[in-house]
Amino acid sequence: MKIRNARFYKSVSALDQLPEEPLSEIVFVGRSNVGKSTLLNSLTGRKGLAKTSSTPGKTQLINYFVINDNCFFVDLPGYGYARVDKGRRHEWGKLLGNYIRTGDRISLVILLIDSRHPGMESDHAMMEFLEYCARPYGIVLTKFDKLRQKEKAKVRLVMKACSFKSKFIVNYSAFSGQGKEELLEQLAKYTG
Ligand SMILES: Nc1nc2c(ncn2[C@@H]2O[C@H](COP(=O)(O)OP(=O)(O)O)[C@@H](O)[C@H]2O)c(=O)[nH]1
Ligand SMILES: [Mg+2]
Repeated sequence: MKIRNARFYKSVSALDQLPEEPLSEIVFVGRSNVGKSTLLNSLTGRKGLAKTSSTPGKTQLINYFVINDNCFFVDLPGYGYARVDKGRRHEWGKLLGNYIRTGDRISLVILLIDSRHPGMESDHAMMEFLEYCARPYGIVLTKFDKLRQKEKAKVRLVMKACSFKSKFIVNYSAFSGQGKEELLEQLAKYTG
């Protein structure tokens, strides 16, 4: 897809404030600091669209962006800031979990995973949760520019072995632009 325009729509902090516009949604989710805001800015080509920071944020907000006047990109709260232990692995914070479970306009979930840490427990729990909720999802491996050559091959193998239901895996670097066209091509299949 080609992103012709992107604008911030609104932030909500509860499920009863969701937008009424019946637009389909591509939802972005991942650990705090994984590079979600940076990815949104890079994909849309709008540097200041989503706020980025080097310290993990604690605000639990859902941010909506209108893309090409016909779909939403949805920025969900980051998880994994506090350790998720096995017994409570599906407790993402109410807002995040409930949103993914009940969002009936979600056409695709993009799960962002830091390419340097492909084995994180909380990310694997999220994949299980997405499969449990029957949400189609694709994986974006962020900060790919930080990997050495050897690590690049290895991370693909690790991900392929454990994410058999993901629709795609894209290596992404917001800094070099690697993966941008590939991801946009994938997203085109899920926008109206
Ligand atoms: N090297 C590199 N750093 C990145 C990339 N994407 C994000 N970062 C850095 O990771 C940190 C967290 O990014 P941010 O987008 O705020 O993460 P968020 O919490 O998931 O929204 C920032 O310091 C970014 O500059 C990338 O592709 N490459
Ligand atoms: Mg962010």
